[in-house]
Amino acid sequence: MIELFFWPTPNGMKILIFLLEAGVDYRVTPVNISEGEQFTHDFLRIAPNGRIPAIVDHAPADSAEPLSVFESGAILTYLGEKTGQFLPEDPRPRADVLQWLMWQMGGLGPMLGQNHHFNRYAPEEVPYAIRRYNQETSRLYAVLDTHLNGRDFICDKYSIADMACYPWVARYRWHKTDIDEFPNVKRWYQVIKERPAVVAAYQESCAIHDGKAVTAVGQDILFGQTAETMRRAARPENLSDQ
Ligand SMILES: N[C@@H](CCC(=O)N[C@@H](CS)C(=O)NCC(=O)O)C(=O)O
Repeated sequence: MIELFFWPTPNGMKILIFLLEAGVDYRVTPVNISEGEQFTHDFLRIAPNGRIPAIVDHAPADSAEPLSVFESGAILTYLGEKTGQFLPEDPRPRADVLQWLMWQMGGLGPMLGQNHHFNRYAPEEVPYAIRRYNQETSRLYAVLDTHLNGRDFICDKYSIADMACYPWVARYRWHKTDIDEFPNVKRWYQVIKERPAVVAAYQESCAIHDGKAVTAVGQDILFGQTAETMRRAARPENLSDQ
C-alpha cells in the first residue's frame, strides 16, 4: 500500500493521477500546507524539504521497512519502476520519458509556479517579475506545442511525463495563457482531461479541499519562509506539534 502525503496542488495531483491510472492500492494523508502541516516532525522525516507530495511505500519490493520518497519526479519514477507502468524499460523510450519529466521538474513547474506567485499572490505588483514569468511561460508552452505536433502524447505512449505536465497546464488560466494559441497543447490537454483516472483524481482532490482561496494567514505561512522556519521546525521541542 502506498501512503500519499497530499494537498490538491499540481505537484500533488501528479501522484494521485498515477496511483489511479496504475490501479495501485493507496491511501491519502492530507497535509494542509496553508496551515503549516508541512513543518511537523513526522512529515519532515519523510520530506525534509517541507513540501508535498511525498509517499511511504508500506510494501516495498525488498519486504524491509517502509520506504519513503519525496520530490514528485522521484516519486513518479519510483512508482513507474515499482509497477512497471508508464515508464518504459527500454533505454531509448525510457530516456525520452525521463528527459521530459526533468523538463517539467526543472522548467515548466518552477516557472509556472513563479508565474502564479507574481500574477496571483504577490502583495505588490512587480511588473518586471510578471513580464519575466509570462514570457518564460509562453516560451515553454511553445516548446511543448511544437513537440506535440503530430503526437498524441509527450512521448511515444501515455507516460509519467504527461502526468507530470498535465496538472500544471490544467491551471492555464492562472498563468494567463490563451490555450487557443497552442493548438497541440490544447488537443493533448483535452484528451488527458477526459481520462477516467484523471477525472477521478480531481474529484477526490476536491473532496479533500474545496479549492477556496488561500487566506492571509496561509499566505504568510507559504510565502514568508526562511532558514529560520526550517530550523524552528527541526527543534526537538516542536515534537509536541504532532
Ligand atoms: N519540486 C517539488 C516541489 C514541491 C512543491 O513545491 N510543493 C508545494 C505544493 S505544489 C508545497 O508543498 N508547498 C508548501 C510550501 O510552500 O510551504 C516537487 O515536485 O515535489
